[in-house]
Amino acid sequence: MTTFEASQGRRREVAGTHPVIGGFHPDPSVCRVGEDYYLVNSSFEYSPGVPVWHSADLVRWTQIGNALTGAGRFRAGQAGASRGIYAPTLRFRAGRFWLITTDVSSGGGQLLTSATDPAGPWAPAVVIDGLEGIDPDLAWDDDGACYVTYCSTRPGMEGIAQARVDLERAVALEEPRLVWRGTGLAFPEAPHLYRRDGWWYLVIAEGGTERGHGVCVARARNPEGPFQPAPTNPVFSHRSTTHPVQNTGHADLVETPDGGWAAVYLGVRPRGTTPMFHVNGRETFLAGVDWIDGWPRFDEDRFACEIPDRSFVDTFAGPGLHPRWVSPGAPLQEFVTATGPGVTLAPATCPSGNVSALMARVTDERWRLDVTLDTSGGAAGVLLRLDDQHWCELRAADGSAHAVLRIGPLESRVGEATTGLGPAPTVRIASEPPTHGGPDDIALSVVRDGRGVTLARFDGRYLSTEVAGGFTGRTAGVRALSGTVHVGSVRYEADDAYTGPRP
Ligand code: 6LW
Repeated sequence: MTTFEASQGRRREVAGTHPVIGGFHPDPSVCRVGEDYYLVNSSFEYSPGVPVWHSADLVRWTQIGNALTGAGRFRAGQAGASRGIYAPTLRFRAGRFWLITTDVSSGGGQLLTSATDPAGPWAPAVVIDGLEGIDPDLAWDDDGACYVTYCSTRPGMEGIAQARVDLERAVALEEPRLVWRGTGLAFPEAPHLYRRDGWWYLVIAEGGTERGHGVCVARARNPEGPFQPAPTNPVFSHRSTTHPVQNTGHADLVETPDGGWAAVYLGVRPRGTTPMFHVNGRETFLAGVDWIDGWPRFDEDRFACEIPDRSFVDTFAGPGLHPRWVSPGAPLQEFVTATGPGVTLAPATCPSGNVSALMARVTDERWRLDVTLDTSGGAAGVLLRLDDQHWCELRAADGSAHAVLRIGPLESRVGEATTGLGPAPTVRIASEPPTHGGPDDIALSVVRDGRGVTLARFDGRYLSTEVAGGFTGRTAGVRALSGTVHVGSVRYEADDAYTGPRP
């Protein structure tokens, strides 16, 4: 679609400096079925949970659904910021996709679901008890025994642990055993176990998910170990480099149909002055993998790709909502009515206290979001959220609008437009070039005669992970503050794919 007026021709980049799935899509897990690849991400407090993606080439991905839709033991709207659903693993076996993850807000245990079609429906989620920790992996040995290998948080058993499980009954078949403590870096986590060439490779993340993040590997002849670490550990990291993509780690490997290998991993794109700020959370990147002397080596230049144009216009023509839409609070079905065209929103609350809003992950470094509203039945808020303590909102009602900014405990009214908006305004939030050394400026505007009139502008660092902490990135969207609000359309224009001056 058309992007900003001032944008120019497309540019080419490689996957190593640009995500293959932009925006808050961390902890990628990938599997291949024939010529098709499927990938999932963690989703924290947002529901529906665990976005599911399809690709034919590992480079271009389309979201086909969300795996945790609220059935069974997954309860949406319960989790505070950066709690809820942590790293998942997706695997395919005997005609069925298996997905295992952790809901850290529901008292431990590993959450399991399955589907024959990864677009859904997914079975109601069940819990495997007795495996206290996060980041569960699934692997099967030649006899069909299924191993869950995970990051144990059990006191006295911290490290990478493992137990055989019965997936059909969702039970552990033995007490978990510690299989590796990692190489000695912080937080050995995110294990994945693979069979290759007579070895079992245990790939993990270490160093923490910040600038020290990396990928380490060990191998054994038996899936239960004993595991011997690679002499080249960490086999992949951008720590202490000036690479534009930082925090790289948490990899999952996949074999391609030609016998080659690739890895998806998470990384961030920090911008601005020191310590630099990343705002879109941890994103999904892609590298080739070579096996050198029996150990994996990452090749970030393997997959040259054109940066995708992630712009969209959603007029909610239905049927159903696009899978991009999520809520950090009450589940969407509790406050969104698809009236088609457009949607009607009502206010909603939930146990976590998080805002209930129709939100989409922001996927690009420079972008703008226009929301066309009908506020004749209530008051609307168009918001950009990092978490419940770091957000901004443009509130529109009765023909006027004002902007609110929340940074930690400080909440302030930062701009007004008092007249002439009418009952059907278009309001805009945009990421613009930084004026204070931050990653960007955020501008909140109302659109009059097709032009944005800015009510408030502030340094985007206040909606960054370096300021807010946590595991998530920015999401943008709309909610009803009172009464009912009709949303005619949401237009997201992304500029990452283009070169040239930006407006
Ligand atoms: C995840 C852990 C991690 O469970 O961050 O980067 C945690 N790695 O493996 C939350 O995504």
